[in-house]
Amino acid sequence: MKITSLLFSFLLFFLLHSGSNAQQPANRVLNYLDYTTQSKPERGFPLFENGDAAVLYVANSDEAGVKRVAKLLQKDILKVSGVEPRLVISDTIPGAEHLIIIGTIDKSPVLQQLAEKGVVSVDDVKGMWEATVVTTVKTPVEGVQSALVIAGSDKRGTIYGMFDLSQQMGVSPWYWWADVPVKKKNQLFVKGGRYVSESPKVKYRGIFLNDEEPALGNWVRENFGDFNAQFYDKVFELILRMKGNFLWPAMWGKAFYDDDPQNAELADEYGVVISTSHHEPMMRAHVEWDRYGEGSWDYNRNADKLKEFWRVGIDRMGDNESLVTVGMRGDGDEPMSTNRNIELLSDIIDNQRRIIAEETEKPASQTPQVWALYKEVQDYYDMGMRVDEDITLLYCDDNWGNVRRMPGEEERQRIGGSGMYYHFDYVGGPRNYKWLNTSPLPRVWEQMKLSYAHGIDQLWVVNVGDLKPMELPIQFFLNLAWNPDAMGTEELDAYPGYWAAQQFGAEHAEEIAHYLRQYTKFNGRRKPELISPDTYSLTYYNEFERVVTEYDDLARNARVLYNDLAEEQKDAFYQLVLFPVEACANLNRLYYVTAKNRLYAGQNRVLTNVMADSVEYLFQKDQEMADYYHTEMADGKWNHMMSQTHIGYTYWQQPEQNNIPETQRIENKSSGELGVAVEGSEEWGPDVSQTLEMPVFYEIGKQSGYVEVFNRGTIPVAYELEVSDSWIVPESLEGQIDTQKRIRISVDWKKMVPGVNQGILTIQGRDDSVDVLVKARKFAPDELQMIQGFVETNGFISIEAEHFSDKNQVDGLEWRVIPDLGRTGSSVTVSPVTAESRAPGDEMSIDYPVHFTDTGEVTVYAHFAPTLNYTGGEGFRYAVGFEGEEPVMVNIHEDETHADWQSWVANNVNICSSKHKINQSGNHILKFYMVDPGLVLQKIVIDSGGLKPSYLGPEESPFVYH
Ligand code: REL
Repeated sequence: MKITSLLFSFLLFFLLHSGSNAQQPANRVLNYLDYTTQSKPERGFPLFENGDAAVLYVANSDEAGVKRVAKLLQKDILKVSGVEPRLVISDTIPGAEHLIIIGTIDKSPVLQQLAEKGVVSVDDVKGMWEATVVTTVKTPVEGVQSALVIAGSDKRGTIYGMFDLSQQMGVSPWYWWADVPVKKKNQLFVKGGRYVSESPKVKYRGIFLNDEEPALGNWVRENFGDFNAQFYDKVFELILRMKGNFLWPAMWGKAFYDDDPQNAELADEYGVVISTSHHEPMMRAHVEWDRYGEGSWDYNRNADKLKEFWRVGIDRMGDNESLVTVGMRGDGDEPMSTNRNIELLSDIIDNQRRIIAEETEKPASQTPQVWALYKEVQDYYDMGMRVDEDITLLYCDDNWGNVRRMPGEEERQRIGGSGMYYHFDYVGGPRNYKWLNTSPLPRVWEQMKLSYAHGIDQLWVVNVGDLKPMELPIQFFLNLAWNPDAMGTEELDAYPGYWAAQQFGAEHAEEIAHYLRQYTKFNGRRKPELISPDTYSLTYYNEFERVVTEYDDLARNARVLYNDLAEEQKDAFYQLVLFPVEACANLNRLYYVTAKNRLYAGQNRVLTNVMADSVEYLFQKDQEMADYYHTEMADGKWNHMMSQTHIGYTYWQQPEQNNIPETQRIENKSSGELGVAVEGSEEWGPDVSQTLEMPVFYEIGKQSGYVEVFNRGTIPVAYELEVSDSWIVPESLEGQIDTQKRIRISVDWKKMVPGVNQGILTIQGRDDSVDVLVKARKFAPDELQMIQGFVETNGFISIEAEHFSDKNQVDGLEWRVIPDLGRTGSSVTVSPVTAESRAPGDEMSIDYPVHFTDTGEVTVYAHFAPTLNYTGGEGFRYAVGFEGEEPVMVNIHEDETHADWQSWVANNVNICSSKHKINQSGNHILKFYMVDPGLVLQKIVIDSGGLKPSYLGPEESPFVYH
């Protein structure tokens, strides 16, 4: 028999459940081809060696965007090799020993000739959307010894082909946007062969720059003057380097087309598809109505002026590759009215399409359009409103990363298909989240894979706020969008490591991946804007202390690594890793210390004012970190980027400036007075109404607890400890307290009898004494022998969902662990997510062995990710029961209210419960049954009478196996 620690049981179950976690190749995870090598291959093509680089060639007749990006590739090769290759843009192919022929199949005569002669074959990608073929050829034409051909099926296919090479050479998409240094190489070759990148699975993949004041806005104005083409040049390049193709431009007081006419021209040249956000129809920024609109934004009263206004948008768009938003919301991202007037909205869309047809002089169906089912607009759809089937239906999340509705069979047949609008940043209730990255990748993966499995593959667009500091999730989102099928749980798990390696090299990648995973997990379970002194429990399960310690450890270790890194990596590491980790660790500590200050003030602890001082210090430190980011890091390149307020929210909207949490100060007595508190109790002495009581000790599990003795004045107090029974073992028997200290208490099992042992620990001060009741539950040897599973202690059992002992599944269905998805551990879900619902039965269940020391009624709390009722049916159900018991069915969306939703997203969990009866103490199996797919189970907590309030639930219970 073994009693396992949390870590051990984790490892055990990990081995049991994770199967082989074979590492995926980096290029598969980060979505680029893999054909370069640093060692000279037998048959291959030298990109650069011996201070010489192959010549780049683009036909004059090729797309302007291709020529532009060829210049970027030229610079990238210079960055890596130190040699600037010659770039020839001409009608004729230049003579060169080694030539890189770059071309779009139907725009490059050279490519066409080579294809006709059978020197290169492009047939398999020709006419495809954004595909690329890369191949090496010997003497393709006279005067060229060898060539590397990068051929695109269309403009973006060619551009992606070039940026693909850049990534392989070691130029991160973030080389400029996050100062990721480029590692020099003295030679690089292409392995001989033919490499194909097929069309992406999702047609339009992009980002929305939004909520961009004050951070991005001030940074842009300081560096570019305005949101003009110089700024967007950087944005377009970044999007294309990650193989995205779509943008909703910034719109807080900004108008992409109107602010700088070159914005749209440049986008079109690059091949970035422009649209306007969900509530800005017809290619016009909402702010343009303020600038040029006449009358009210009200179609009932002002239709003619609105139509005129929209006509300008379509006319101005011209032939630029665009996705036209149709529909209408009220003025400034509000509902149009309280009722859902379907007739009116249908009329609006009909008229918009008429304008599109007239202005483009072709049927409306030939201009790609999108109708966003955002917030109340989804009601129109649910109430039966339908639009022409060439219009893409843009489904939306709830602004908090939980998808609201999936297309049904009928929608999946539509020509325009469907898209998803997702959020990494939001302004709105229950609270803005705009400061740092709070989106753990596993949830993004799970929700977007779910969307894809339901046929959402026309458009994926994500709100990225100021763009920085969302670097990691942005790239993940775009990589995932390229081919969701290629990103399974293994790739998901491997992603942070490969991403870290791309930015910082392989040496520290796994360590950095750990920081990335952890900080996003911590921020995901409670967004920084929502943390308060009351979020985590100060009293129970040492919760607040554990949260803060975990974060502090992360910050300390990340700082150590920062100090070790090469000088040129520090800026990138600071902005991508260290700043979010340190700033959030600091923020958590700030609220923790505030909570302590308030607790201490009520107890007159001498450290009360010290806590208040700490709050001031940490508040100041928050500003200092932002100052460093703004003025010192990367020589001040990112000034303003971290200026989003984040401390002192009182309602959903942000505070004007950060406000320090309120603290209390006390008049410290010039005496010495003893105070005593114990772990896991709100009570304290000596003014206590009942005896203080520590959590019960169990032979299995945590083997020590503490009492905290504190001074309520400034003169040191001496104290002594006495025990009623020799099995109570304090770490010391006397001492003196200046301020406060924790005294560790353990027990000696050998001196106890089986059953519950009780004793008293007395803390004796000069004038006062405090009694603490100590209980210890010793198992009889035969009882200890038979214990199996998670053991009930202190009236509860807590289990991480991934730690089931057994799974039963039917053909075609699988219980799947999603690594790291959850507030504390990983999650379990059923795959495929599109499976049919089923009646609960043993054949589709997972088992959790548990051990109860007592009998009686218990409540089983199941913690789920806040998945919404995206089918629009009766809600999602699961069932749970102990072996032999009729499963109890629970609907996680039962009687859902707006307040429920607010608490699910704020707490990032939906906790459901069911009641059960334990008639016999001892071992049992808790069975969790599938009913509906789509649920993401994170944790199970069984309350057998002792569960205390906390945010995350207790740490996992001790586990015993034989
Ligand atoms: O996050 C959203 O989708 C909305 O809040 C925004 O689209 C909206 O434009 C808001 O920034 C202001 O109008």
